[in-house]
Amino acid sequence: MNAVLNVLMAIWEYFATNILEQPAFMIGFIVLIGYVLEKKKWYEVLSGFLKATIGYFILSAGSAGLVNSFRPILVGLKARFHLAAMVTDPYFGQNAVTVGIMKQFGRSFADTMLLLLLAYIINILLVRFQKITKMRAVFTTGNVQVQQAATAFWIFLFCFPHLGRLPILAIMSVVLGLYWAVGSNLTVGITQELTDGAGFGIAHQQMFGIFIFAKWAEWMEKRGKRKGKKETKRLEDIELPGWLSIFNDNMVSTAVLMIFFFGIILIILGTPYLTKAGFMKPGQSFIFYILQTSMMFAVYLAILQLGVRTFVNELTESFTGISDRWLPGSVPGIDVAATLGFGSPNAATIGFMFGALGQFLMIILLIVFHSPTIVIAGFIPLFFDNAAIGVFANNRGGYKYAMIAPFICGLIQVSGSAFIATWIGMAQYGGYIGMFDWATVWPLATVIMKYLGYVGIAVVIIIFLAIPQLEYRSDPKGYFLIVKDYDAWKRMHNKA
Ligand code: ASC
Repeated sequence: MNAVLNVLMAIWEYFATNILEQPAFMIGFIVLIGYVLEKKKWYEVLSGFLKATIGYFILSAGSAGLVNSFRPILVGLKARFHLAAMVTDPYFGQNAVTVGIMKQFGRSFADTMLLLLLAYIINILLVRFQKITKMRAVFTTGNVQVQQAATAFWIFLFCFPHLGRLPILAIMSVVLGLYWAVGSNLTVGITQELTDGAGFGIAHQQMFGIFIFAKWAEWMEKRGKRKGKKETKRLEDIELPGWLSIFNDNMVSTAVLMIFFFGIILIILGTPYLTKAGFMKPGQSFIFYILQTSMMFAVYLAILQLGVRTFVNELTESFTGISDRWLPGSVPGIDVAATLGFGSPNAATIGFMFGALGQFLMIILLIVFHSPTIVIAGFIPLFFDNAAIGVFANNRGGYKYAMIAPFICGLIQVSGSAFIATWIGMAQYGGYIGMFDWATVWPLATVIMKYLGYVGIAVVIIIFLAIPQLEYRSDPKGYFLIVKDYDAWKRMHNKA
């Protein structure tokens, strides 16, 4: 019996490490299976698999390029000014858990694979029984799930320090599995509208944030119109006149904005530091270094968007194969970066800039008010949360909200992260995940569980279960139609 279990676990670990934690292959195999189920010819199946996998790898190359070039620059502020500060970044957060959890709780977390397995089963069952649960999306971004599992493990140990290995694993699988299914489901409708029915939802770390800000922007805009205000244009509908017209081009506007943004940061860091830390070669011109660094931002953004264009069509076409047979009325949840290939490309850049303003303002406030934890703005929450919120807020409310929403998000990301990481004792290990949901939804869940104990777990589960029900009630006829037949949904809501 044990031997059989061990073999099964080994197979699962192979699958999880090589496919689940490599979303490119995960998406590739989803496309492959979808096309097989649709009885496509073998060479069409092969070509679909390759295009989807390569496209997703291109997307990852773009996002890794952004992260690897710009994270060190922001983290440089910490080294340059010798700050004892916590960096908000999912990888720094994961590292803080690995290093700190032994010292803090005398435990280590080796059950990641098992947790992923259980959480997937829960996620798929919740979607399979969607008549009851009203959940429509399956998480496919295993790399992000691993980071979240690490942070959640810390949170659960903080709330229930005496629970043993298996009870913790059981609770985490249920609560995390619900967070994934419910969060991703929240993004389904607005992502369908943003992408004109591309057939995916978001499986990442700011799903509640995107939903809240998208709905808020829409609501504000509608309220303004009722009061007789002029319509707020979307960024893509604005034609700037005269010399400003250069900003109509996404690459130009990105480069210009980044020259200001990174120019200021690089000047603050200064050439002596940049040379010593290996960013600049000795003798390199500072001006050209700033120019190149800023332009690389536009380069990676363009790569990222090319990746999205490469795989999205394959995914849209093939997933009907899976949803027709196995998971009716469902979509895959994928990396938030995929949404940056839709709507206004400038909205991503604008969202990033205004998110940064919000984050920097809150960091100054933390310093002024002598917060026990000072935050260094990590690049991943700064960019991916705020760029996506910018894109959605612009899509649903217009350009004003592409500025205001990320600004507010930035304030919340820093204050929420500083609060939770200080409280649960993670801050001293130098990092916290920092993404919007982990600065809002999870701190709230932590408060509920810490003060209500086991009752708190039930409360959190009930709240998660209730969310898709409420969503369903707001549009019972369109709720499943929007994934099954987007064009029919549009006709029904007169949006065709
Ligand atoms: C994350 C994380 C990444 C990025 C990437 C964005 O949260 O861990 O590597 O965002 O998924 O494309």
